[in-house]
Amino acid sequence: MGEGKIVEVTIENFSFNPASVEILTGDTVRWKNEDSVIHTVRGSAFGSGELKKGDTYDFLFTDAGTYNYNCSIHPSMKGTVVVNEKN
Ligand SMILES: [Cu+2]
Repeated sequence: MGEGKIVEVTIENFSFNPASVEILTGDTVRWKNEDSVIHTVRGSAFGSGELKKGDTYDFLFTDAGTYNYNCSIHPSMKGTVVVNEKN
């Protein structure tokens, strides 16, 4: 089983960009905060601490499914990770 890839999601202007990513099991999503205010990544199966500007948070997805998440400080900031089974 090889290394998964890393997919980047930028946090900027109070939004996750791209708001939806589609990956395979074994891939990692790396969120990076480019805003000068603190944000978080909060999902049911994963979650970051407080991310200052320039901070990153990585999560490796091992289970297929659709994962909705938001920022715990600004709950209207929403994103989705769709994880498909790697064949
Ligand atoms: Cu936020």
